[in-house]
Amino acid sequence: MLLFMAIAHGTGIGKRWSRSLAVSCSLLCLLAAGSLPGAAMAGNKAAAAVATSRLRHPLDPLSATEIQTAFGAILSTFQANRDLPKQALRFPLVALAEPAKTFVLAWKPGQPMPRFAEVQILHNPSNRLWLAEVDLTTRRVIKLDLQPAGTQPALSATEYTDADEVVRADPGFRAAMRSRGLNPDLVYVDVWAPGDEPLPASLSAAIPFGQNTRMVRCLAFYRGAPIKAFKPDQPQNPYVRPIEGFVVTVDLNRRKVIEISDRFVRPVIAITGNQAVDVRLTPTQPKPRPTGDIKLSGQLVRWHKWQFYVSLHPREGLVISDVRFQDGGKLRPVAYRLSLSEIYVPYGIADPGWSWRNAFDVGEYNAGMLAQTLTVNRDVPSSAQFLDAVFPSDLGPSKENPLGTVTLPAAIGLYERDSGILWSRTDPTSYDRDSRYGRELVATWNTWIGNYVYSFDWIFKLDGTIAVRTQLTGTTLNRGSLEQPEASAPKVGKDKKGVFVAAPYHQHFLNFRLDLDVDGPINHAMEMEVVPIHSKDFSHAFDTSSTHLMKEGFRDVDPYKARHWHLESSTSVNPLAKPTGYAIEPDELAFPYGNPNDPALKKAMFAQHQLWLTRYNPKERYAAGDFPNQAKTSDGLAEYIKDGQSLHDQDLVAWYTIGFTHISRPEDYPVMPTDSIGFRIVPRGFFAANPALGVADLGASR
Ligand SMILES: [Cu+2]
Repeated sequence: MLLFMAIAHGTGIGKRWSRSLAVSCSLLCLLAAGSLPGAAMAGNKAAAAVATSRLRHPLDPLSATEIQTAFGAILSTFQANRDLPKQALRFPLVALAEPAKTFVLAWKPGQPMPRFAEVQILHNPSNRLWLAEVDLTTRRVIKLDLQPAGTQPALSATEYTDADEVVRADPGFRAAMRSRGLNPDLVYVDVWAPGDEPLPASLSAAIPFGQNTRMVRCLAFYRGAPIKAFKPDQPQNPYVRPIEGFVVTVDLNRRKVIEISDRFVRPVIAITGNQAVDVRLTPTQPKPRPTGDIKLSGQLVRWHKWQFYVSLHPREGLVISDVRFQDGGKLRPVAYRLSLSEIYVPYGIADPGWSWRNAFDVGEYNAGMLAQTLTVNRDVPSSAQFLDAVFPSDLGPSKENPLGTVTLPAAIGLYERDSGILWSRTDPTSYDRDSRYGRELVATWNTWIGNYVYSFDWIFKLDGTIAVRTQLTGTTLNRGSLEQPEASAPKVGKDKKGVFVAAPYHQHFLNFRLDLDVDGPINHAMEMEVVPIHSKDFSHAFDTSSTHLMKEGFRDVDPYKARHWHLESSTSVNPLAKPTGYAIEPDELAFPYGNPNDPALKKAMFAQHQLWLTRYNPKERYAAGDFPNQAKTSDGLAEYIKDGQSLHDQDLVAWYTIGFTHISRPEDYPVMPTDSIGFRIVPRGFFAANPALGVADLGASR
């Protein structure tokens, strides 16, 4: 579900707005704007040099210099091989090829660490994709694999520009806009991955790559005036003014419009999406919070008894690695790698112009690449600390950008916040209270995926719990609407002329890959649920039952049985002689309403079951597989569990799906108040007692 190019069209705009863009923008704008203001943005040598010297851990993300080295090796390999293309290469993804887990866990600071990069190389004119691996020490390409025909990586920055330019120049598009009484130059073109809708057979037969053609489908929204016509603090939100009944399909291989679907006309609502300020919050004085509590060195974060590494991955976004908790003299492992793995957003309206709109935001758009610069008092409090991210330009190195990288400032935020009562008790005799007020550490990032903005918080608590919260906001995907009611598309707005807009029902499913390593990698999985044990004398009684989950597979929540799952250590026990463990505790959930045989839902099997368990396999990273974009078959978790490997005393990975069924309401329009969903990873028998018992009493001094 992608946006975009209103900003880009006539890229000159980028330059004029660069100051404000740089401050509150995402990587995509920086790439699209082409001109990267300020030394920190463009991969200049000095910044890169500093980055390298701070390399501290084998899981540190690639530095600007390493990305440049990877590009160099790839380009010279392609130059040297006459069967490989020389021009029009795109690089949808360049990322750290993570070293083996055993190496990382054994590695000690100061020891050598080999560095490798994984690179995707797309050649649109020939519709070919290669996966490569580069040894950054020898600067050599050690793997270059051409992918099966039709394998499509996520869309990349300049493909949105391409599609926007192609659509804008298309006479059919311009005529259709004029026939609606709209100025085509004031239309915002929203670029989407095409979903599963096959091309009409006749069309497919007439184009070079048929159904394997790399495509995008474009929607139209009305800005109604040039961007500069709006006051910067009162911009036109294009998404609130859908131009309904109109979809353009673009062949990205030949940069050509191949289909215009212009099925019906509906009036376009006329609102900007703004309102004068009528609530003024008294700015909070930046809390003199001792930032000392958060110790940040390189990518290593230490906060009280917690320690972990953070990095922003171009696809997954924030990755939390090597999570440990200081317990007595031991730094005990809790998890090896935690990250978002896929997002699936199906729309529920029975309309051929919408049935293909079911986004896989991680695999079709590289959600990490769409990360945004975090801003104080907008995304995070004033006490936040930040980490920048360095990403590849999908064009690779160029005259304007010799390193071929872009730095996104303040991409990761780290801050503490009050978390309410941590624990409390009152003496029944003296009524003395013994309480502790809590604080928690939030590691956050957010991604702007077209009309939606997702913010992800990994929250580390003093009681050993990790809470994972996803905030959903942005603009619902709106539909031009007439007076009469329409199934699955409730009206959410009306303008002064009585023109309506609707927001079709949809769902959000988010899957997280949780490589928990409870006291080490060798674990087993238990399903715990409550069972009533009623008897004549004890009609109130209930107990729990635990089932050993022996094989790879999936499990569903069952709130009636308080079902949840434990990942337990197979090598260490607590003082009660029980395996030490962590539990996955469900919170908000959703269940897919699409038919299980719906092609998109079959690709998003992860949405059909909440918990999936697999044996650790570094290649298994994405819940819907490596390449869900235009994929014709289901991949990912459904495939990973097929061989039903044993989970007994093995290195396990849990995959957990949360969801939100969005029954849109007028309050969601013109921009959505943030909704939040999540789950918790809770110590269960990991500690001998309440690990927060030793937290000092902040209230004592009062
Ligand atoms: Cu929604």
